[in-house]
Amino acid sequence: MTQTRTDALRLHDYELSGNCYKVRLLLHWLGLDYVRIPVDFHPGRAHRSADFRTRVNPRGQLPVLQDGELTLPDAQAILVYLASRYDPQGRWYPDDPATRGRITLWLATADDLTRTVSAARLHLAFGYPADLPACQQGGRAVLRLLDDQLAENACRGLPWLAADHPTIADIACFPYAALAGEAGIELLAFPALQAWISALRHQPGFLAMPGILDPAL
Ligand SMILES: N[C@@H](CCC(=O)N[C@@H](CS)C(=O)NCC(=O)O)C(=O)O
Repeated sequence: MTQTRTDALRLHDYELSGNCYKVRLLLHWLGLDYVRIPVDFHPGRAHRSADFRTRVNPRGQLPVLQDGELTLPDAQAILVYLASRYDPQGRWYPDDPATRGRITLWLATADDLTRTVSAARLHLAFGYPADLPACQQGGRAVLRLLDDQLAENACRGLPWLAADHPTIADIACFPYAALAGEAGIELLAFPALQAWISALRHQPGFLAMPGILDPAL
C-alpha cells in the first residue's frame, strides 16, 4: 500500500558510496525531498563509531534511511521500502509474483557485488584490507552472471534485468557494475553489461555520482 509522507526523509549518506548512491538515485527518480546527513566514512570511519552504531546502525554500515519512526539500514531493504511506499504506479517494484521473484534475485546479487567489486574498490581507493585478486575474481564472476542475463534478455527485446522497464533490480546492481573500473576490473568482456549501463545512464532524469557521469556532460 502506498502512502504519503508526513515527516522529512533522512538519509545517512556518503557521496562516494555506491550503496548510498543507489538510494539517492531512487529518491531522485521518485521526486522525493530528503535531508542528507553526510557521514565521514573516509578518513573518519564515523560509521564504525560507537555513537553511530548505538544511534543509527548497529551494523556500522551505510546507507541508513530514517522515515518518521522507521530507521532502516541496507540499500536493498531501503529500495524495497521506498518503492513500496512512495511509488503509487508500482513501476519500480511491480506487484507481480514472477517479477518480484526476479527482482529479489538481483537484489541479492547486488550484495554479491558489494562483497567483491566494492571491496576491491575500497581497497584500491582507501586502503581497506581485502584480498584484491580474490575480490576481483569474485566480482568478474558476478558481472558475468549479469552480462549473461542481460544478453539473454536483450535477445527477447528486454533491455532490463527483471521487467520491460527499469526496476529497483537495475538500480541495485547498477552502481558497482558502473564503478568496476575503479575496482581494477575491465568491462570490455561484458558487452551486454556495458550496453545496460549506458541505457540506464540515458534514462530521463538520471542522477550522476563521482565516477558515474551524467551522459549530458
Ligand atoms: N548490505 C549492505 C552493505 C552496505 C555496505 O557495505 N556499505 C558500505 C559503504 S558502501 C559500508 O558501510 N562499509 C563499511 C563497513 O562495512 O565497514 C547494503 O547494501 O547497504
